[in-house]
Amino acid sequence: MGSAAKNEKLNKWIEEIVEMCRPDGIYWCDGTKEEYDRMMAKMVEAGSATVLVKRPNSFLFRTDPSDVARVEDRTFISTSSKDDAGPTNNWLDPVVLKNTMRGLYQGCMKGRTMYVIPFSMGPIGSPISKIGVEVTDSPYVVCNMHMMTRVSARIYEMLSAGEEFIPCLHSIGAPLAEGQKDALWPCAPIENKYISHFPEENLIWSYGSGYGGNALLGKKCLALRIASAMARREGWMAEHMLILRLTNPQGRQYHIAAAFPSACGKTNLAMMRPTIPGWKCECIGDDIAWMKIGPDGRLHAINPENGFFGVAPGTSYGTNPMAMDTVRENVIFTNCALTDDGDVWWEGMTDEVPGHLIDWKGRDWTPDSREEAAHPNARFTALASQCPVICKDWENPAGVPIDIFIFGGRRSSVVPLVFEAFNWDHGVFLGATAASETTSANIGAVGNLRRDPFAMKPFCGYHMGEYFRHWLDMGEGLGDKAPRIFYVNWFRKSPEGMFLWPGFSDNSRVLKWMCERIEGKVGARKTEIGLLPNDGDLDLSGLDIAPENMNELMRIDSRAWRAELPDIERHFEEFGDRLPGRLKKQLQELRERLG
Ligand code: OXD
Ligand code: MN
Repeated sequence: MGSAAKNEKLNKWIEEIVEMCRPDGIYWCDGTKEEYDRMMAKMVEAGSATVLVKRPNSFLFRTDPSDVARVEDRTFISTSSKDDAGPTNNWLDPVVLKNTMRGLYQGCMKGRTMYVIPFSMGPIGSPISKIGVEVTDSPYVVCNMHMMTRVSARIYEMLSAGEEFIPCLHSIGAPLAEGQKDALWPCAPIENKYISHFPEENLIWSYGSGYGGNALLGKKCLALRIASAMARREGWMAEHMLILRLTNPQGRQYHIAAAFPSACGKTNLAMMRPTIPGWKCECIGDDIAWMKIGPDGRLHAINPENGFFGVAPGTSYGTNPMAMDTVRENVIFTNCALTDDGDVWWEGMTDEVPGHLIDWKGRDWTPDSREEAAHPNARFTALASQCPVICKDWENPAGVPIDIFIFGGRRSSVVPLVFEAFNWDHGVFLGATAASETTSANIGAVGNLRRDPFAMKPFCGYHMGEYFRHWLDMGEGLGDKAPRIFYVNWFRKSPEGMFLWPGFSDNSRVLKWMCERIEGKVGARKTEIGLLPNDGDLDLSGLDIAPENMNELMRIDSRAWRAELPDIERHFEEFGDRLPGRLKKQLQELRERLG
C-alpha cells in the first residue's frame, strides 16, 4: 500500500473511499517526473492528450463542452447552520449533502484507477504551509496537481510522523462498465456536479467535473474556501490575490498584494514589465496569498501554489511576454486551438490569425468560422519556477512583508483609474463593495455588473459579513504596520467604447504613484470617493495619451456615484446583522460626502 500505511486517519479515509467508490486499483503518487511522464504517455495513448510537436514536453487537452469553467451554482459551503455559510454561498445541510453525494460516489470509480496525491500548499515544511491529500480518478488532475502544488513522497513521511492533512475527495463521476469505451473527457452532467466544502471539519468532496478549480482541489477549494475559514479561526488571511515585488531605481523594495476577480488581469499584473525606467517587477504569485502577522508586526505573504493556471486568450508577447516565456515548454494546455504544425493558438496570441486550426471542440476552424477557436476560459498550466521574472524569494517560508493592498475590477465607467483609501476602515469598505463586469471564468452570463467583495465572492468559505469583520480585526492587529489600501480600474472606456488606459506595462505608472504615496513623496487630492493623484504626480513620461483621456480616467461623476448608492445598500442589506457597523458608517459617510 505504500509508505502512507502508518497514518491511521489517512488509511481509514482511503479504506472508506475504496469501499464506496470501488476503483479497479489504487495508485499512491510520489510526485516524480517519471510518474508525470508515465501518466501523460498513457493519456496520449488513450487519445485524451495531444502532443504539441512545436512545444517541448507540452500537451493539449479538450474538455467536454459542458465542463469548461468553475461551476459556482454547484459549489456548496456546507455548515451545520445555514446562517454560517452566509448569503453569498450555496448551502446544503451536511447530512443531506453527504447522503446525496454518497449515493453518487457509490461505485463511481469502477473501471478506473484511484490516485492518491499527497501535496503541500506552500513550501514543504514551512510553518505557513498546509498539507492536503487528494484522491481522484482523473490522471489529468494528477498531472495538473504536479504543477500547481508540491506533490512529494516526503509528505507521506510527514503524515507518518502525525502531521495533520486536509482530505480532498474528487471523482469525475463517470464509472466504466466492463468493456465500455472511455470518453475523451469523461464527466457527469451538470445537475450531478457538486463541489462541496465542509469547513467545520476541513473536508472537501468534489464530484462530476474534471476542470480547473472544480477538480484541482488544492487551489480554490483548499487554498481559498477551506483556508479562509481556517484563517479566520486562527487569525491569519487567505486571499484571492496576486503577490508582486516592485523595486525602485534606488533599490527599495515594495511588496504588493492585489485582489481582482477572475480573468481581470491578475496574471498580467503579477508578471508585468514596467515601462518606467529603472523600476523592476518580480512575480511571487498570480492568484492566491496566505498572509500572517510576523514577529515584526507586519503582514507576511506566501503564495501557496506551485504553478500558474492562467487564462490563455488575450495572452501575447504584447500583453504578457513573461507568461509567454513561461509556457514555452512543459505545459498543459486546456481548450486552446491546435495549429496545423502542432502548436497551440488562442484569440489574441498573435496579430496574424492562422488560416486553419482545429478548434477547442476538435473541429476544423478558419478565420471565417463564427465561433472562437479557443474557449474564452482556455487555460495553461505551468510551473511558477519557469517564469523568467519569478522572485528569488517566492519560496521563502517566512513570506514577504506586504506594503500595499490593491482592490479593483472591470468597470467600463464610473470608477477612476486609481484612488487611495482614507484609512483602513475605508479600504475595507472599498474591498467590501468592489464590483466587476463578469467574465467567462465561471459558468454564467458575461458582462453583468456584480459586487464581488475582495474578489472573494466565489471563494469565501464562511459568512461574508464575518469575513468583513475579520478584515477589520486584522487591521486592528496590524495597527500602523497595516498595508495601505488602493483601488484601481484599468478598464474604463470612452463613450465610443475604447479603453482609455493602455494598461499592462503602463500599470507600473500607477504602482509607482502608490509607492510614492507610501514614501510621502507625493500628496493627493481629497475627493468624495477617496484620495486621487494630484495633477502631474502620475508619471506619464513617454506615454502618448490624450489629455482628455486622462481627464476622463480621473473624472468623478458625483451623479453616477450617487446612483451606485442604492446598489451598495442592497448589497450590504444581504449581510443582515452580520454586517459590521463600521462598514455601515463608511457607507453613511460616503453618502454625506456625495451630498
Ligand atoms: C481562477 C479563477 O482560475 O479565479 O484563478 O477562476
Ligand atoms: Mn483566481
